[in-house]
Order: sequence, then C-alpha cells, then structure tokens
Amino acid sequence: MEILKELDYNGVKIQIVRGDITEENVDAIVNAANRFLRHGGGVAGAIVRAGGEKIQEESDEYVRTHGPLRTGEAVITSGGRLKAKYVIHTVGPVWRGQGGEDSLLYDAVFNALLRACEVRAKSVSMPAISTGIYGFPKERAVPIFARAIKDFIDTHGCVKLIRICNIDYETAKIFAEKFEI
Ligand code: AR6
Repeated sequence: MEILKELDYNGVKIQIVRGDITEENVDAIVNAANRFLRHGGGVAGAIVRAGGEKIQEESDEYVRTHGPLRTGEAVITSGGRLKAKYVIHTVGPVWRGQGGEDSLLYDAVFNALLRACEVRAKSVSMPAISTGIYGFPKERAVPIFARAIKDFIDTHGCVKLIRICNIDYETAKIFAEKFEI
C-alpha cells in the first residue's frame, strides 16, 4: 500500500492510497457492486475471490429477501476471510451522461459511510466506485467523493479513518491530485 495523499478534516484522517483493497487492514471495505449483488468482475470479483464465497452467499440471501438494491443504496455483509470484518456493498450509477449520475454517485458514497457507522466501523476503505466497468469519468468523480465525505464527516462522528484505495496507479493519481476538502 502506498499513501499518495493524506488530509485531516475535523479530526478524521483521509488517505488516498494505491493498492489492492482486498488487503486493506481496516474495519470495513466498500465494494463497487451491481444492484443484484452478483460479484463477478472488477473490484467485486476480487473481493469475493479473496474473502470467500460466504460474501456472495450473504449477498444472495439479501437479494432473495429484499430484492435488488436501488442505485445509490448500500448494504453490509461479513468480510469472510478478509482482514476487514465487514464488506459494504454500494451501487454506483452506470455512466450514461444523461444527468442524475452525479447525485447517485454521491448517494453511493454517503450511504456506504452511513452503513459503516451503523456497525461502528472506525476505519473504512473504499474504491473509486463507478469509475471502472460503469464508466463514470474519473476526474468528475473526485469532487463528488470529496463532497459526500465532507458532508458525512460534518454530520456523523463515528468514522475516524477513510481511505480511497485504487489498484490502478493512474486512477489513484487522479484522486490524489484532485481531491480537496
Ligand atoms: N482494489 C482496489 N481497486 C480496484 C480493485 C482492487 N482489487 N480492482 C479494481 N479496482 P469496478 P464499477 C478499481 O469496475 O465501475 C463489477 O463487475 C478500478 O480500477 O470494479 O462500480 C460489479 O459487480 C476502478 O477504478 O466497479 C458491477 O457489475 C474501481 O475499482 C460493476 O463491476 C471500480 O471499478 C461495477 O462497476
């Protein structure tokens, strides 16, 4: 793990890191999921491969009981074999450029942090939700992450460390350069 940027906002540490989120040593990691919690590709596939099928089974159970998630919604499963105790599955928007995606991405980030609060997770690592397979422009995503994180810190005191973690160096660099709070 390589820390590219570190900020402090109202006593909460925010770090932009380059690395594999499945190796994060935090209370909860966030997954960039789809509405059906079918964790096939991208960061979702990596999380299930590293954490084990239990994560997929708990996800399937959730969807069987409650139906698919809405875009912007987040739910929790255990972390299986991961160091992180919890995985927070949040659904970012598919980029279509038709409007509405910005606020849905904001919701996906904010609601993931809310779920962390509910299980008293003090440290959380999240990927660059929507900026992979879902095609959300990376530069456009950064200030949305920053605003959602700021608003969350302004209204909730539970999480003390928030990391934005990306395996892709280019994406991590864009976040490090553009993230301001
Ligand atoms: N650690 C950290 N970041 C990662 C890792 C990893 N192991 N793997 C990928 N990334 P994506 P989305 C980064 O496509 O765009 C899945 O199939 C990657 O560089 O995982 O929200 C789901 O099931 C990118 O910046 O998520 C959904 O169907 C970021 O994670 C769909 O993809 C997000 O890329 C969701 O697409």
